[in-house]
Order: sequence, then structure tokens, then C-alpha cells
Amino acid sequence: MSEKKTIAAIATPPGDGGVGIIRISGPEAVGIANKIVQIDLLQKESHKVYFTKALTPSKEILDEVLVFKMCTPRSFTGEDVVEIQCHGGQLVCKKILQSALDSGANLALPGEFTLRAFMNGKIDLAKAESIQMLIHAKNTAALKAAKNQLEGHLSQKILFFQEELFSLAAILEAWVDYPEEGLEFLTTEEFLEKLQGIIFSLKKLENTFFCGSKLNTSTKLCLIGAPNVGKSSLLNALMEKERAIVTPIAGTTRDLIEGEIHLFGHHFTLIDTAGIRDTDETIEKEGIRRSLEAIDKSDLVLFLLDGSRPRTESESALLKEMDAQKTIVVTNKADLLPPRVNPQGVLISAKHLTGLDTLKELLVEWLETQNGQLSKEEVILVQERHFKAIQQAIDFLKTVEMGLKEGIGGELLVMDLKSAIHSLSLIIGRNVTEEVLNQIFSRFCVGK
Ligand SMILES: Nc1nc2c(ncn2[C@@H]2O[C@H](COP(=O)(O)OP(=O)(O)OP(=O)(O)O)[C@@H](O)[C@H]2O)c(=O)[nH]1
Ligand SMILES: [Mg+2]
Repeated sequence: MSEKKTIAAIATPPGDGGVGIIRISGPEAVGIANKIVQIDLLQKESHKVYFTKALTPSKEILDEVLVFKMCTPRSFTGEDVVEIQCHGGQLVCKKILQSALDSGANLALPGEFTLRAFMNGKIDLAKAESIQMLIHAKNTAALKAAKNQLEGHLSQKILFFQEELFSLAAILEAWVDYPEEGLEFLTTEEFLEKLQGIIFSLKKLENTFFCGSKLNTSTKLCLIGAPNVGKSSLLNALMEKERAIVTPIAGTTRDLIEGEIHLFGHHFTLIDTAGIRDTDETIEKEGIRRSLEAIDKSDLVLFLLDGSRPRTESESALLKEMDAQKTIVVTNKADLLPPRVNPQGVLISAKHLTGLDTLKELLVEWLETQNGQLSKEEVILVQERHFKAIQQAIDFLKTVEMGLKEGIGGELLVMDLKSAIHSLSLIIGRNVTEEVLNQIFSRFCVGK
């Protein structure tokens, strides 16, 4: 973790894109960049953009580029930073990076830029982690949580709790130092009430982790039903491509077939399954076993019925076994529905692509009801590290609460109270060990 070295990396994702960015940070950033561009960057003003050409150290022209010079401390890392924006081909990016390395820069480790921003006090740890969340957010709810954390809502809340606890610690110390006058500040009952209030609020925050931990996962949605009801056709219709084989032969799908879709900012993993029926055929039997297993592993089940015929007894029996909270019934083949027959659930045609918008809206509605609790909370815990720190703080505070009720001396209670404050500090990154920092930042991508 040497802060003296100047580091460089490609900051844009691998692959060919519209632009590629090479980021250089450290005390020699400007000097190194100066060796690989056609202008005299040393003489140029900071916080301006310059159009020039990128060169190899032997002055071979690589690309036309925009160079951003950002001198310390007004930069992302807090150090001198130069960003070179080129035309984006992987090869060009790599050559410019290589030129920076040949001119004295070191290849950055994953997350090293953000680590430096943290070490230089530009951001706290919760904010640094939110950048990682922002990059990997799979849906709008995850994005919102990441944005809130980046804006410092979690950090502010933690600082608020800490302030409250510091004032309680001061009162405990006053009780110890001035047993008579101390109680004039706050009685034991008033102290207890304040402490319980903080524990209550911390528990509320702790509970948000239940939803928060699932936030960034994709919703598993499996398509279940008898053979030939149109499960594979629906998978294809939702994915808008011929992912699974569709035939009029019952028992076409044998294995689980997965596909990813996004609906209104939500990420779903669709799982097409083998049609469920009684069979002695070995392969089909294994397929059906997997279908039943998929039901258990899914967040939500689309139970398909065939609108062209009445529901069979075995379909009714299977439907009865389904968990109503996580099942949406869909009647397919709307085009073949006999007149005056009321379809069950949502009526669609996977073949003629009707009713799909209603189905999609229903899926998102279901998901948003699940996440309903989340949208009301301004701050939610998403990282397990934060959850554990809050848990630890609550445990210490409960010890204080019990000790107070049992009349244990203030000296001991102050220690537990300070341990709770320390646990909370870990979230914003005060007193964290190098090992924890390495764990956090090694999960970042290179260039971030
Ligand atoms: N008329 C009509 N036919 C449909 C519709 N949806 C699917 N089909 C037809 O129904 C037949 C079976 O469709 P699949 O999608 O293979 O059904 P499945 O449920 O995946 O069947 P298995 O894989 O055997 O379990 C095919 O011939 C489809 O073209 C629909 O909305 N209307
Ligand atoms: Mg199928």
C-alpha cells in the first residue's frame, strides 16, 4: 500500500467502445503523462482538458487523445491525476497504458485508485464501497441504495449514532467522576430511555439487511406446467429470441434452460423447465425431477395452463401444492380459448405475443411489493460487513443496558459503550485493519 508510487490502469471496461480512458495517479502522474503526449503538460494549467496526440516513449504516434490534468488535492484520489481519453480500441488503450508503464508508472491493483481516495480522506469507507455497488448494480433498487450510500446517507446516520453514544459515554464518565452532581445531568431512567431509543433505531437499520442483502441478486423466475402448454414459447417471447426449442411434441424440453431479461430496470433470470407429467421415460423423468427442484429454488413461479383445453386433474393437484405467495397463474394460447370460457390468471399468447405487457407489469408489481419495505427506507444495509458491525454495536449496547439495570459500575459500562462506538466506526472506515481494506478493495475492478 505504498502511496509514493504512481499507478496507472485502463479505467474503461475491456472490449471495444466509443472511448477508452487510461488513468494515472500519484506524485509522478503529470511527469509520466508528459513523456507520452505531444504537448508540454508540465506547463499546462490544472483542471483543464487538452487535445493532443499520445505517443510511445520512442515518440511513435498512437492516437489522438484528450488529456485531463487534475492536480492534488482536487482529484478523485486526492493525488495528481492525469486521465487520457483515447478512441477506445483495446489495443490502443493497452499501448498507451504500456507507454505510461514504460515511462515509470506501476500497474494499479484492483480498486487501488479508490483505496487511495479513501487513504487520502477524499471518501469514507462506506462511500468507497458504494462505488463498487454502483458499478455492479443489477436493478434500479440496487442503484438507488448505492446512490444513497455514495451521497453519504449511511455515513451520516452512523455519525449521528456515534454522537449520541459519545454524549451518553460522557454522562457515564460524569457519574463516575462526580457521583453526586453527575445524576443531575441525566437520571438512570432517562439514560436508559435514551439508550433503548438508540438500540431500537439500530435494530431498525439492522433489519433492512434482510432485503438489502437480496437487493442486487436477480429474481429467479421459473416457468412450470404440463407438457406443451407453451413454457418454452413464453421463454422465447420474453427473451425476444429463439432460446429454447419449441415443437408440437409434448416433452420437448428436458433440461433447465436459463435466460436473463431486464424489465423496467429489474433483472430476472428465467428458467424454462420440462413439462410435468407421469412418465416412465428415464430422461424425461430426470427432467421433471429438475423442474420440481427449480420450483423450490425460484423466487417466483409462472404456472402455465393451456387455454385451448380444460385443466387436467394432475394440473389442479400440482397447482394446489404451489405456494400462492410466489405463484402467478398464466393461461396461454389465448387465440385458442373457447368462447365464453373464463381463463385463469393472466391471459396471453406466447405464439402471437399478446398479453405479454400485462404479464410483465404483473412481474414488476410482484417484485416491487416484495421490495416495498425498501423504498420507504432512506438508508438500507446492503453489505454484510456493515450488518455485522451494527450487530456488534447492538450487542455491546445491550450489555450496557443490562449492566445499568443490574447496577454495574459506570467504569465498566463506559468500556462497552466505547466498544459499540468502535464497532460503528468500522463502517465508515476508522480503525479498520489493512486486512479488511485489502478484502474490500481486491473485489474492485482494475482501474477503479
Ligand atoms: N396456438 C397457439 N399455440 C401455441 C401458443 N404458445 C405455444 N404454442 C404452441 O404449442 C406447442 C408447444 O409449445 P412449447 O413452447 O414447446 O411448449 P412447452 O410447454 O415448452 O412444452 P414441453 O417442452 O414439451 O414441456 C408448440 O407447437 C407451440 O407453437 C399460443 O399462444 N397459441
Ligand atoms: Mg418446452
